[in-house]
Amino acid sequence: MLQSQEVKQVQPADGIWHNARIAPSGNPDQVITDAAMVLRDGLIAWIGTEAEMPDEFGQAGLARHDVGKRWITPGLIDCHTHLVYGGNRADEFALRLAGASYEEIARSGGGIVSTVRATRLADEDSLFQQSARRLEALLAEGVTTVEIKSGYGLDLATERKMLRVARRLGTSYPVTVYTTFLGAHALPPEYLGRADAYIKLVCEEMLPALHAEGLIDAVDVFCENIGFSVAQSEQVFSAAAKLGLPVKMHADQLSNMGGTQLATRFKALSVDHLEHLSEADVIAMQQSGTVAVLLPGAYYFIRETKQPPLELLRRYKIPIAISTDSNPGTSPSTSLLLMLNMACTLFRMTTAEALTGVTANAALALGKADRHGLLAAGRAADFVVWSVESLAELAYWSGLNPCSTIVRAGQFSVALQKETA
Ligand code: DI6
Ligand code: FE
Repeated sequence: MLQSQEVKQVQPADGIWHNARIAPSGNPDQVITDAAMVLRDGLIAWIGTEAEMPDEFGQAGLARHDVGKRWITPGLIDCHTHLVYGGNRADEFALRLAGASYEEIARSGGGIVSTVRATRLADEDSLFQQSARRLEALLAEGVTTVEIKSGYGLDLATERKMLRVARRLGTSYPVTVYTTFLGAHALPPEYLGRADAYIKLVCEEMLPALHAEGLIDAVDVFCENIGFSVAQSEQVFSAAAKLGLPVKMHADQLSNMGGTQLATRFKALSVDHLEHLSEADVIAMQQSGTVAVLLPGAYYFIRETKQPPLELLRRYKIPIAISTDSNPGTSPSTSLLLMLNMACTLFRMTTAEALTGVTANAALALGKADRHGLLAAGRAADFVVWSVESLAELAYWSGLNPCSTIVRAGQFSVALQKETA
């Protein structure tokens, strides 16, 4: 397993990576065959065909890494996760298998609120340990960038604890973590019947305090009939805008409440889920440059039958990202590769669309396309070497992990020992 950097030796991957096939943006339709990539001081110094590599690199006595014609892509990006939480909801899974719906369980005091109880009870170290094993599973499949949301605390102290754990995961493991404040995820039990008062707390106390502590990279809202209304979402987005924070939204998953329309007015980085998205919503997304994040793991796990409107997204050329939505209630998954498979089998995406969805378009969904999702000179060296004949295999297999080498920030992040139990 990938080991925490707190105890891992640093192994620089500098040198000439050659005899490779490279998809610089993750898109298998845009590749360099007979490729070479030069890494120096943790950065990509040069990338192109081996024949065109400038002599200065060949003569510099650099280490040579023969890739044996295998494929290289950018490190994968999981752009929507709820990786940090206490406990799990296997008991609720049993109830759902016996016929209860996700919404019924949520309305009867289970669902998100039961994870809130477990998360409030866990101390910071326990929360770190519980979350670290999920992160390790993601990283083992080539993820080098991950977004992690809060939203199982729903009070200032526990939201802070979650975001601190997320930040600590990013300094303890070979991964870049972006944090998203999702205070408006569910109504905490102590605010029952007082949703507007809770939203006021989110906007006026939690958000400014956690932002001042440097714990927030973006702000999200669960805009849904079992979450928050469009008017309440607007208050949260206005508070985020005042602080200069970008926004995104859980929108149109179980119903169309007009969430995407609102999100586009705030130039949201992404809207996520989208099973109930309309054509007017897609047009609004095109105008605001908002990315569509599709979450096939949640679609699968809650046995949804309404498909996100892929044809409309294609017609209006909306960038599509794919993510695990890793969470205890609707997508207890820690495999981004499996999500590629599901995006193709369940949503009928092409393998090229799916792969672009966890590289270039996932970077766009985070507002970080300048830093991630592309292998180019001057960029940080975050990449994966895959033991596959074709990149379509990344979406084809389920259960096989063809990841052979991972380099993150110019260093090998190899399978050593596990730090956590
Ligand atoms: N993402 C979420 O935040 C909610 N659904 C989803 O896809 C619910 C998460 C949960 O039930 O814990
Ligand atoms: Fe989610």
